[in-house]
Amino acid sequence: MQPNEKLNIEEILSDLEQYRPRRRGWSWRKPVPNQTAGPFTYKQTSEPLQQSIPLPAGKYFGGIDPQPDCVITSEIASGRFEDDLRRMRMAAWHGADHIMVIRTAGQSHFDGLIEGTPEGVGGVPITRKQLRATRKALDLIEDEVGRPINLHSYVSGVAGPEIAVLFAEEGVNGAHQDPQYNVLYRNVNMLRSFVDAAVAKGLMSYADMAQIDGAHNANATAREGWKVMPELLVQHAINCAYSVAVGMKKSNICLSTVPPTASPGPALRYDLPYAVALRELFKDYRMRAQMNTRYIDSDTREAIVTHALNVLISRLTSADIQSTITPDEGRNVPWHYNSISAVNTAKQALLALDGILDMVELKQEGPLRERVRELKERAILFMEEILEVGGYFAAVSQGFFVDSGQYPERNGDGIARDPRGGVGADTVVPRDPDYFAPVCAHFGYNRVPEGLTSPCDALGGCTLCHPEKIAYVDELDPEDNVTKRLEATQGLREAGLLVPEVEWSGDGWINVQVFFPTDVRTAEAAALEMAKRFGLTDCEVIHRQVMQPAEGTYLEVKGRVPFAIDPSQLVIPEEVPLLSEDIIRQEVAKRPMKVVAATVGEDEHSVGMREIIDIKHGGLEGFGIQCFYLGTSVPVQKVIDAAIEIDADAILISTIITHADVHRSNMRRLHELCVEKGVRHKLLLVGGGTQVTNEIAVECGLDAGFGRGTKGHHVASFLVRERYKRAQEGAPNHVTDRGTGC
Ligand code: Z97
Repeated sequence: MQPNEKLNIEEILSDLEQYRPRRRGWSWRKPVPNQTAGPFTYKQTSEPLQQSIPLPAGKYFGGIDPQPDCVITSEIASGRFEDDLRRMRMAAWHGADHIMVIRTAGQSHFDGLIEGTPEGVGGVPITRKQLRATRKALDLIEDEVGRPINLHSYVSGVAGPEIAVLFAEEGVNGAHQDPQYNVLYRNVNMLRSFVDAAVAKGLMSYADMAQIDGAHNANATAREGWKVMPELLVQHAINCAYSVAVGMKKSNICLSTVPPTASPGPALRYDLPYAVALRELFKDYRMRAQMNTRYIDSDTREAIVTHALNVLISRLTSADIQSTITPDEGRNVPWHYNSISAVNTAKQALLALDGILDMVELKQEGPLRERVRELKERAILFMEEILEVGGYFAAVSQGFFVDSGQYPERNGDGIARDPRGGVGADTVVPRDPDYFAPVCAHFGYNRVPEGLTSPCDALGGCTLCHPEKIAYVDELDPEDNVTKRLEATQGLREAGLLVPEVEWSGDGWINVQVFFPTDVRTAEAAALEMAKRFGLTDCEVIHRQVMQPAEGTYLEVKGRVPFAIDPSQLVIPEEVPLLSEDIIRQEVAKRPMKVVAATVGEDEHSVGMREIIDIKHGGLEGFGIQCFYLGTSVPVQKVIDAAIEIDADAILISTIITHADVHRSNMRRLHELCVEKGVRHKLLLVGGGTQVTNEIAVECGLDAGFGRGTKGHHVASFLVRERYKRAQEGAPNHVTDRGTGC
C-alpha cells in the first residue's frame, strides 16, 4: 500500500475464503534502551516505525516519532467493521499496536457463532468473515508501519469455547477471558462458566494469545467504584490462578487494571497504592492499564487529564499495555479522531514520563506503604472469607462481589447469583471413559487412540492444522451485510465526493462548538436552533458546560450535513513549501539579511508585526535576520527612506485596522514609491495584516502578503527563498514594472 492510497475495502473483502492469517500469538514491542531520536535519548522506547504520524510538536525536532516501550491499545468498533478498518490504519499510523474490537452489545448472550457481517449496535458482531477481513487489513497495515499489530476481542458467554476455536483459527492475538465476567454480568451458570473457561483458555494457550481479565468491570459497575479495590485484587487472583492451572503461561496473562477513582477525587492517593499493591502481588504477570470509565463525563479536557494521570501511574508501576478508550467515552462518541486523540495522549504521556523511575522513588514508608499493606490485607481477608463460606460459588451466591462497600464493609448491593441457576445450568456432563475429541487444542481428559501422533490424525487433520477444512460461511443475511452497506455509499466513492465522517463512510456528522452568553437551558435550545438553521439534521447537544450561570454556556452540538462536496470543484491554493528552520538559519548566516518593518498609515496595532519579528515568538530575529522596527503609524515614505539608508533586503509593512480598503492603498503606495525612488528592484516588499492575503498583496504590487495565522517562519522562508531565487536568476528585480491591479 502507498501512504497516499486509500485502503481498498472491496479488495480486502475479495477472496476472503482463501485468506489465511500469517501467524498466531501475541507480539510485544521490542524495547531499545538508550535510543536516540532527534536531540533526545530515551530510556523506555521500542523499535521505531517505518511510517507513522508524529505528535504535532514532533516537527520541531526533525519529525521524530519515538514509540514508547509498552503496547498501546485502541478500542475500535463503530458497528460497521468495514469502516473500522480505516480507523485501525489511522490508529496504527499514530502508534497503536493493539486493536481491541468491542463485540456488539450482548454477543455473549448468543449460544453459538454468528456468521456473515451484520451491522452491530454498541460494537461489531464478531464473525469469521469480520475477523478474517480485519486480520487481512491489519496484515497490510502492519507491513506499512513495520510493526506487528495485535487483534483482540472477547471470549465470553456459553459459546466461549467455540469463539476461542474461531480466534485460534483466524489468528486473533488476544482476548478478554474471565469466567467471573460470565457469572456476574451475564448470569451464565457458574459451573458451566468455569468449565467453558478452561476449554477456552486451553485454546488461547495453544494459540499463544494474550489474555485480559475482567476485573475492571467491577470497578465500572459498582455504585462506588473506588471502594472495590480489595475485590479487584481478589478477582485478578482468581482468574490468574485458574488460567495458570489450565496451562496458560504467566507472561500471556494480563491483569486488566483500572485506577479506581477519577476527577475530582484526590485520585493518586487512591490509585497509586492500589497500583503498587497490584504490581507487588502479581509480579510475574502483565499489567494492562485502562482508564476509568466509571466517572467520565462529556468533557474531553477532563477525560484527557484523567488519562494522562493514569499514564503517570502506569509509568510509576510499569504497565505493559496502555489501553486507550476514547477520551470521550462518557458521551459515547467514539469517533475516528477521538480514538486517535486517545492513542496520542498515551504516546505523549508515556514519552514525557520516560525514565521517571531513574529519578524518583516511591517511598518505602509513610502513607503509600501503609495503604498498600492495608489493601493487601483487605484482599487476603476477602479470600479467607470466600474459603470460610465454602468457596467461590457460595461467595457469589451471597453477593460478595461488586458490593460497593470497601471490604470488609458490605453495603448489600453486590451481584448475587444462584450456583444452580443461570444460563446453561445443568449442561455440564462428565466425559465418558472413552471420550475422544480428534482435535489438537483441547482441555482435559481426551482418550487419544494409541498409535496417533496427534489426536487430529484420526480425522486427517483438524481445522487448526488444516485451515482448508474450515467451513467458511460468507453471508447469511441477504440484506444486512457489508456488500449492501458498501453499495449504499458506492455512488460517493465512484464520483469521488466528500462527506464529513466521524464513524461510518458518508455518515455526514459534524460537531459544532459554540458559546452562548446565556443560561444552560436557553443555550441548549439556541444551539439546536442554530444547528437547524445551518441546515444540519439529527441535531443533538452532546456536551454542555456552564461558564457562569448567567454569563454563558459552552456547548458542542452534533448534526449531519445534507450535502457532499466535489473536490474537483474546489479552488485549492498552491502550497508553498516552507524551508526548514535550519536551512533558513544557514542561509542567513551565509548571507546576512536586513529588514525594515513598521505598522503603516494610522495604525497603532503593533502586536501582529512584533510577533513576526520577535525572537520570543519564533520571529525573524530568531533566524538571524536583522530587523529594524520603526514602530506604529509610520508614513510609507519614511519606511522606504529607512530601508534605503540601511540597505535593507526587504520591507515589511502591516495594517491591522482597515477601513475603506486602507490596507490596499498602503501596499499600493509602498510599491509605487519604491518604483519612483528607483529601489523597487532591490527590495522585497511584504504586506501583512488580518485582511491581507497573498493575492491582494500581489495585486497591489508587493511580492507577498501574509494574513491570519502567519508565523515568523513563513515570512522568513519566503524572504530567504525569494532572495535565493532572484540571485539564481541573476536579475534581482522582476517586478519593477508590474502594474497594480488594485
Ligand atoms: C475494556 N473498555 O477495555 P460481551 N469478557 C470480559 C469483558 O471485560 C468483556 C466481555 C467479555 C473496556 C470494554 C468491556 N468488557 C470492555 C472479561 C467486556 C464482553 O460479549 O459484551 O458480553 O463480552 O476492557
